[in-house]
Amino acid sequence: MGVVNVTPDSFSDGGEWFERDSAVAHGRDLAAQGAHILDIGGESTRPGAEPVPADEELARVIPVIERLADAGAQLSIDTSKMAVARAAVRAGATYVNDVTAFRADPEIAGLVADSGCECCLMHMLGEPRTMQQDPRYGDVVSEVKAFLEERVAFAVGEGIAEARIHVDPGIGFGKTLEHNLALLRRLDEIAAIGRPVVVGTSRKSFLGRLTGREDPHERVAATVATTVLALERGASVFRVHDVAETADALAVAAATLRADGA
Ligand code: PMM
Repeated sequence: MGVVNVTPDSFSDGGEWFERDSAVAHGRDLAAQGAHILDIGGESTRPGAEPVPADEELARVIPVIERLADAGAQLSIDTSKMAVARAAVRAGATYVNDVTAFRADPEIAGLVADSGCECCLMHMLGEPRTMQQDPRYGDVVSEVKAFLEERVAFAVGEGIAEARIHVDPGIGFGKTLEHNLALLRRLDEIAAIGRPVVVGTSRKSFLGRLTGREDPHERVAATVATTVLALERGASVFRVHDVAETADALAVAAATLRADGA
């Protein structure tokens, strides 16, 4: 899953793809590098980010989705707003990535059910504005797992086919460095939910803390390390900015993990 942020303020690529033509060109480039899904977002979820009004978010993402319809990848809308999800699905998105797991706008569940889209339900403690202020858990992995199980049950109750639901532990969303590492180390427990697991570690600040790399662009090798570990522990969708490097690493890791090495 390649990231196309049409935002002026994302932590990892802030503003680089904000201009519409460059967002479209970037999406095409990521598809050519091997992204199966393009995740298009118009609202930053970085720690401390302020919400974006729906009309502004719509103006950012819908033209980009329309123009990526023939990019050769499945299109995902990264939003927590019903108005944006609805317009994105009309424009051609078939995957809804909601970092609130339908808590901000439960109506999105009905839209996913009726349209037959796939969806990603992510764990987040609190909301982006405040989530990194002293997050606490008893056992982070079992709490995230229980949350995701409850959200899958909610989605199924709203009529979404279980086969269309992915789950995501929400790396960096209301988590300390130790929480993120525990979730990656014990990702097999999240995979035991029985739904495909999405992981989004790409260029995130905990990688900067471990490597001393302050510039998110310099965290590619660190990101790749996490994707290989996550694959080995049962993840199947990797939300990344650096698709070519990730695709190579995953191809080698997947062949090595397969019994016949083929
Ligand atoms: N991370 C970000 C945004 N959306 N969606 C999912 N499902 N999982 C994530 O980890 C995730 C996400 C924040 O990263 P960005 O600002 O680089 O897009």
